[in-house]
Amino acid sequence: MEVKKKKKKKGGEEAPEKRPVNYKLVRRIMRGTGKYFVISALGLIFAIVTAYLVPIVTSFTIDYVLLPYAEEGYQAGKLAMPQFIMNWIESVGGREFLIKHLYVMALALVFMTAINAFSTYLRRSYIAYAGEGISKNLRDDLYGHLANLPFDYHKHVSTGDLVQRCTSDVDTVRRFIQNELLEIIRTVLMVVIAAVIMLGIDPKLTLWSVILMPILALSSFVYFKAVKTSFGEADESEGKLSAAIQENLTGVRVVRAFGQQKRELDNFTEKNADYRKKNLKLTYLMAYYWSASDAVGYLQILISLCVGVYFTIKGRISVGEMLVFVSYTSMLTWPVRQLGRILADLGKASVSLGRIDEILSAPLETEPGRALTPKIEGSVEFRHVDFGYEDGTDLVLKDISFKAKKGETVAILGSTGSGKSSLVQLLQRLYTCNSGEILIDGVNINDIERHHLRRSIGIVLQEPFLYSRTILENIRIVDPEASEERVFEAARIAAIHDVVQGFEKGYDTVVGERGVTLSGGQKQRVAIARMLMQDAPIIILDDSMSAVDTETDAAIRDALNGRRDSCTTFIISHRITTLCRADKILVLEHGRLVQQGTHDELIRQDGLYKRIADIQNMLEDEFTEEGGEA
Ligand code: DGT
Ligand code: MG
Repeated sequence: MEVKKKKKKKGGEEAPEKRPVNYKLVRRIMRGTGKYFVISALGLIFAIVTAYLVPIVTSFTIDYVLLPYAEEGYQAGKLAMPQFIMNWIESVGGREFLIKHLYVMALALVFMTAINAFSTYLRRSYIAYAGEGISKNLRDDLYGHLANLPFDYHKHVSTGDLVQRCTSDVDTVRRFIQNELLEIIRTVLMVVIAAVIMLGIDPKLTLWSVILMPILALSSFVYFKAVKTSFGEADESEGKLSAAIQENLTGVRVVRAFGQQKRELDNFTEKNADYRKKNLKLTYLMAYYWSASDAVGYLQILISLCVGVYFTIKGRISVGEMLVFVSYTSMLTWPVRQLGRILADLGKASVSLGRIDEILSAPLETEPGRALTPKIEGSVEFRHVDFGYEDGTDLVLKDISFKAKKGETVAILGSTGSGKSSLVQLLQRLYTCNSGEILIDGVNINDIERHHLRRSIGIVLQEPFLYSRTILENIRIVDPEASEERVFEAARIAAIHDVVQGFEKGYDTVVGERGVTLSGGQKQRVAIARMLMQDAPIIILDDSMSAVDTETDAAIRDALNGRRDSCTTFIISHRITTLCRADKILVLEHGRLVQQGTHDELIRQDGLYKRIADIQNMLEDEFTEEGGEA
């Protein structure tokens, strides 16, 4: 218990942006995308090389072919073509040939530009494959993980936030991979290649051409830091906003019914304004950065141009070389300035990845015991079971002990909050008890593999949830291959078959979101039919007929008894007519089992059972008397 609490505290304290990048996770989500990265990287390298060759070819054309320097023994720049190309040019007729056939140079430029375009296409399309692959992996992992997290986890997180993490955070990571990841490598490669070529031509001019670059780079870093926290804040704000929207839409009836529109709207407006503020802050930061760095970037090109022209006039460098310098400077300012955006997106992506990691590293439901899969017959025993929800201090169930034989019906009675639902949920191991043991057929349920256990226990929850699908699909959700006859049979037992047949579309009627188009009682009965399809040896009906009239309730119970005398049934109910027919009745009060026995035994004791029985009998008598008079 201690350890669990500690862990929880740690998890709660960790701000998402402080979470270090989990490289194991990165490697895992990259599975199957390696080849795309390789092809894309090759495209990147070819694109850079060809882009840098274009100014060199142009400058060669100017220096060697167009201008007269070459005639007076002028070394056509130190950048001249590689020797084998020079040899080839000499062999076909040297400069004279090129002057006559200038289109050769034009063709060379076209050829390089074509290679550049094709490489860029490879780079972009394959990195897109990689990004889509990774985001699919992420979504698969997230969904798989969420489906297997402990029941308790879902009670403590907001659905809106989870949805945001599974959609927009995944998208942020994808966008970073597709748009920015290779840009980092591109920037480094471009700077290195440019530095080598420029230094080879004129170190002094190189210095002038990069003199403002450190400012550009530095401001990127500053911007990155500022923007990282802002992105974190904006994301958090977005999470709150979507949570508010979701809650409002889900609870739209309550909001309307209680006239809470204004309050909810105010609440929403506040969150919306906060989101706007956070986003505006980001936009301002971005506007400042880009405009300032634009100015510095153009200033850098201007410096390079002025000094280059000066050096050319002085005869230090050729016209072609000056052209190379100016081209490279303007080619370089872009990626260096982009550093800011890349780093900002890196920040955003790492925040997103951290938020995803937070879900993925939440511990999965454990299998504490031996994970046995015995054939379950249906006898159940509770031995001195104590249970409290993790975050609550008080025990919800205290020292519960009882036995139920295979095929028996156990009814549970107790005032609201007395622990009835908690008791039956323990049986499914949705939670584990603090102390004591729960045995099914003499085996501790902790030793039974959880899927096996849950498949063997059919439960109709107090608030049944139906999928937004057809009634047919809803009923056979556990066994989509089940024949219609089996579905009809289950529906007949649940006394819903005739009702469904009466619908215009019968079993193909689509249940609205959360079953809006069905009445409460109809929903409960569809849920009962669905549970019956499971053919489980143990079934639990948690107040599942509260919205069903007494007559139908009795009919359902009769049908249940007729069909399956071999299955152990737990029924939580407040109706004496239901309770009195049970083999055993458990009476809970404040988490304690205060009475247990049959109807005949309990009716003779003073206690909650007798009190409730008396009240209900009295009401019934009054009702029949009134009915008789009418
Ligand atoms: P009902 O359905 O209104 O007739 O009441 P019961 O008897 O089904 O009560 P139950 O078992 O849902 O709740 C027993 C106590 O446990 C009650 O004080 C509320 C509390 N409780 C229920 N669910 C949770 C939970 O998920 N977390 C925490 N901390 N407490 C819970
Ligand atoms: Mg309950």
